[in-house]
Amino acid sequence: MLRSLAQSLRCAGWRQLSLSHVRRVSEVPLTAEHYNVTRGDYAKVSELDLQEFTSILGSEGVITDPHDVGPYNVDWLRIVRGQSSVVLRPRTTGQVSKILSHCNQRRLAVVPQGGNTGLVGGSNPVFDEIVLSTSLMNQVISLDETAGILVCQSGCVLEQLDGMLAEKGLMMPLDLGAKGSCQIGGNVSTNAGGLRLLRYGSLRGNVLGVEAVLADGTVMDCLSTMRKDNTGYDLKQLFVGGEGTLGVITALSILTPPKPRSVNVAYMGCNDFEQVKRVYTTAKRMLGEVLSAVEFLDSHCQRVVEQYCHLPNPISPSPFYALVETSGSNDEHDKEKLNSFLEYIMDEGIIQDGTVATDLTKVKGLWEQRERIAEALLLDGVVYKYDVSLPLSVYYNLVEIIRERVKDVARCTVGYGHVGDGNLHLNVVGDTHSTDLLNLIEPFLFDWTASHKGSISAEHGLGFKKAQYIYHSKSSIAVDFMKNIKKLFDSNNILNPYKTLP
Ligand code: FAD
Ligand code: 2HG
Ligand code: ZN
Repeated sequence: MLRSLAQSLRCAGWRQLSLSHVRRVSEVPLTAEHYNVTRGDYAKVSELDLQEFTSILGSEGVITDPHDVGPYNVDWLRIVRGQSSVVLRPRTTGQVSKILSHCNQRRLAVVPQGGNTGLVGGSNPVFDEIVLSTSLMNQVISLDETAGILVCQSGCVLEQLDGMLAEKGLMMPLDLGAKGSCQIGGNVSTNAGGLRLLRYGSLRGNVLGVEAVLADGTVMDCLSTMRKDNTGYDLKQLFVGGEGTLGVITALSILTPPKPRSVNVAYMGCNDFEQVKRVYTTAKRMLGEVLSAVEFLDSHCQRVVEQYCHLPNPISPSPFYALVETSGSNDEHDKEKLNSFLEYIMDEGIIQDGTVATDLTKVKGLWEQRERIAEALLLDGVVYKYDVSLPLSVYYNLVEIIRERVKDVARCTVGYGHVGDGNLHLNVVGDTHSTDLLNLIEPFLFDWTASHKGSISAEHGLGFKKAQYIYHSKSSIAVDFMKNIKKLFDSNNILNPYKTLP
């Protein structure tokens, strides 16, 4: 579960730590100034606008107290800070429609915000855009237990949906470290990947329908609850990964697979990344239909998780760690499969040490080693985050190359991620914000990734921070088509400006 920063700090015994790296909200530089952005030609929120919003939402749906608005302006990483003075909290699709219709007529810019756990600055204003928070849109609309199809509002928190489904023997088809705060609408808008994409696939396949409100207030009802629907273009896909630039997702329908009865996790130590790859290929071959995750971390990640989250290493120290999870319906069968897999990789010398968890508490404990890396790194220093897809043949090379490039300036360079999906999280930690350090990483890292046919954003999206690098992963013809789609959906460019498109 994602903890609040205060809880994280407590978990890290924060009184003994130098807190110089964890910024207070007021210490985060203003995005507009720091990145030298020019404000678009938008109106400013007036008293009359506030009256209109209050008439739509009631006074409890309109937040203007600067103290309360503050957290909506800043991202989880404390890298970007906007200057919005208004947060709107609708409860219904009709209210979202009225708000956007008004904003469009007045040319007021709007940022949709879910759980605000995004890692590319997409959910925060750059200037004074109005924050449209979906936090109160948290109703389950229906659950077809036979087909395993959930329809809900977009502001439902992922972990709460998963908890509700567990009581019915079902689960959400995605899981991520931010599950305690992120919302399903935010997950769909970023097309979040997460820890079990390997098994359940991308949200592009799991989301069956989307209801979205367009910039002019039009409600686009693509809320199908059918698995099969070949009636022309699949418009809902534009909102999956649309990062709030084409419409505000208000409701969606999603497949919910059966909750596995038996879950086992193996956590293993490897001498080099070649061995991690062999763990992965062997797991695919020997665990087949019960394999649900293959993740990895390097020893630098293990060190920070131990230091800041006080999670001791469950096995002997190794340069690399691989986590393999099985999920199935027959405990005995799954354990037997996992045991033969473990015997094989031990005999072959593919792993040097390992431990297995079969009960829920221990399973969760091993997962924490992997899930809490992002939180631990935030406590270690100023984090430069990269989220790339790469062929496994060159996957970890990038970490080694960057580590060498920044060795005189950075505190540490770590690699971890969803190795089973070819998705690498490369984080560089510095003592302070440093242009020298940034210039050693960018644009080199993006060029290198593009030259190996990778993606410069595997799962976090482009948001504000990566938008200008889109051409590294998309042709100019493709970007031109994206711009035309944007114009068609939002001719006044009021929805999430400065994001996704360069
Ligand atoms: P927000 O951060 O609020 O918004 C993200 C984007 O979506 C913004 O552009 C926003 O404008 C838009 N948006 C939000 N709601 C709507 C809506 N209803 N309609 C239209 N646009 C909307 N990501 C992964 O992919 N995989 C991971 O494993 C993963 N792990 C994480 C672990 C941690 C500890 C943290 C902090 C983040 C992690 N993330 C991960 C990133 C983040 O959690 C995901 O991107 C998540 O899907 C964002 O959901 P949110 O509700 O917080 O969205
Ligand atoms: C994860 O997989 C998230 O833990 C966060 O996507 C990755 O912090 C990161 O770089
Ligand atoms: Zn991830």
